[in-house]
Amino acid sequence: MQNFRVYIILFLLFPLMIFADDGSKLWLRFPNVKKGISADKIISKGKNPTLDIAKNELTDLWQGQAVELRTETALKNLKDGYTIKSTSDKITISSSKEIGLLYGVYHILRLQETKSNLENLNITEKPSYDVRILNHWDNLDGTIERGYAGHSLWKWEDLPGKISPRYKEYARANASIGINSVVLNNVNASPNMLRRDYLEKVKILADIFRPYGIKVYLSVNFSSPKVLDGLENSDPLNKNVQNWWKGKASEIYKLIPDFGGFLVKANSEGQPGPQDYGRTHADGANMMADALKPYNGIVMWRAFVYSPSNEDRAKQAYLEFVPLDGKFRDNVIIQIKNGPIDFQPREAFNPLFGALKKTPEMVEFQITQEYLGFSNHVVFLAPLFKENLDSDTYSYGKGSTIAKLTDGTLMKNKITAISAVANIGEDTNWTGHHFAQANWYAFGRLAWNHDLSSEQIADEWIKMTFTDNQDFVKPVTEMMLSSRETAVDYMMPLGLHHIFASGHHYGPEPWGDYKNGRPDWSPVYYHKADANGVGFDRTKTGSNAVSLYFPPLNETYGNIKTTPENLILWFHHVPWNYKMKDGKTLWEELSYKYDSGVKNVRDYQKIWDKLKTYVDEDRFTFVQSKLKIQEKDAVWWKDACLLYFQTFSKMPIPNDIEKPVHELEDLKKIKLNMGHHN
Ligand code: BDP
Repeated sequence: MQNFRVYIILFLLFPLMIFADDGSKLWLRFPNVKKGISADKIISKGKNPTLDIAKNELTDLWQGQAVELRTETALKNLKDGYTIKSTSDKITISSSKEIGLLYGVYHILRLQETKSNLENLNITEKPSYDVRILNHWDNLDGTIERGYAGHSLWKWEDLPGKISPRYKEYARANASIGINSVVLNNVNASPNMLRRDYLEKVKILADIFRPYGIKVYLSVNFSSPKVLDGLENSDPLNKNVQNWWKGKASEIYKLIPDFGGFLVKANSEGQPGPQDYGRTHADGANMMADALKPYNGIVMWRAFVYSPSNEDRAKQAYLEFVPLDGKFRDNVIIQIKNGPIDFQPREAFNPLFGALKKTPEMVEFQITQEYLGFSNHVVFLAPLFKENLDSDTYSYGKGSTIAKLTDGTLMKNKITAISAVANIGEDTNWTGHHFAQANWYAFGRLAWNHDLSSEQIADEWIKMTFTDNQDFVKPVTEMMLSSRETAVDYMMPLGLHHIFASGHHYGPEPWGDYKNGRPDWSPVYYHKADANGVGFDRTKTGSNAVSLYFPPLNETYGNIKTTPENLILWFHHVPWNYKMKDGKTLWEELSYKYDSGVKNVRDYQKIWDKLKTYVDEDRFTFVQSKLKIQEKDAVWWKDACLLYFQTFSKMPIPNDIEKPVHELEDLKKIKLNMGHHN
């Protein structure tokens, strides 16, 4: 009888139980879908692998009325875009390209999964950028530079013979958010990437990705001609070298007719480049551009250069590239990190944006959380991406945002592109943290439409990845939207930057002062704390990096009173007792910021704990334990930074904030074994 009762209870509860979810399906879960519409409810002409995928997605997943997929040449100006129109019995998706139809199918599936209104649809979509590209920093040995989700997805050893099912899943996930290009390998590129046997492996990946509208690109090592084929040098003005690249391009395009092009890190952090031969970045980029031109390939040449000089690192990309403006071929685009230092929790935007008037520019973001707690911290990056894209550079007067400079609105670029360093690895959940999937998603969505708000992106992602129950969606949206600012607060508030432990960049090391390395690899170089105050003087009295910004920003940032407080220590050396806008001293403000970062993470823990009933057990406990790590790390950051800066300020930590629980000397002894070069 007892047992029987238990069975009855279990039977009644059964529909409410949520099954384990390992995160492998990303935002493409479709938990309530068993089968889609029947094939005879799909109207379409012609046969094509991309169209086949679109139809299969509908027969597998679409729960609504009949769907017509129409290719319409008249819609060419929408590029990869599409229109969606609905009547009560039919939805019509039209595009000039098959890939546009597939994107349209993912659009209606998203509407279905987010329970959006499907009546009277009249939608027109056109992507903000032509090239929406993920940069993988994957090495040929399977490791990933700055990767926190396990080893590389690409099984070079197994290719071309053995094919992982995840290649297709990866391509599908990207297509579902509009990503259409990928760089397969690390910018610190091995010359071997261009070896024949590797190119044959690359071809297989390109073949798998093609029906999903994805083009393959490669990072190339500038010394490849010399290293791979024993040429006397790799000088871009040497005819033999130029011919080598032409031959290589022709070899690649025979295997991969729609190959995208090259990404190049040259003369940066020890990588070879044209300057090794007294040539310029333009000489190097143009040589490759000429080789790729006959096949419509492009060169994405990175501006992430800083030499071991006394010049402020924040000025170096600008100083290097501005004199070269106008000297690049039209199939070269300069890829610029959002900030002038290196993917910090918050940076001022890179002043190179808008400074090149004759050369197309593209943004490089970092999705992988090198400087944001790896795959341990919840940090939703849409607000960071938006903050950068919406920054007004004033280069063509008011309203010259980075978005408009790079998307072809202000400069009639032949190619428009946007990129980000991927956070994807072979972990079952792809990104090492369920919430890190949201950053992959957010990049794709913004690359498609940079006008989307962070709220909307979070809302869609949560509904598709977890549940559309408002009791879950609301608090989780709030957590996600505030999470980037929270991380800034517990790590580097008020414009502090690069005070990470050297090498791995995980924890705090504001005391780091590596006398035998380059000065700009030491945290003390960036915060410059002393008895008077803290912060990097980039005004006229200091490095004068402010002068690189267009008016009125040079004045705004040059004046401590008009500099936004969230960047005050980026641009100024500020006295400890400086009065902030809220009346607190700088020291107090800093203390409260660190404290509020910690408090917010604790709030996230409380929020998450209350949501147990809406999430499967696996993901619930996974996120719960990651939040514990994040909380411990936040306290570690706060204690390390406040105790260390206090040795200069000599001021008390305000009474109403939690006292440090660590000793500074103990924190200084922490050496994580995570190894990395800088
Ligand atoms: C930094 C990373 C380093 C990269 C470099 C780059 O620490 O591993 O190689 O950027 O972007 O963020 O080239």
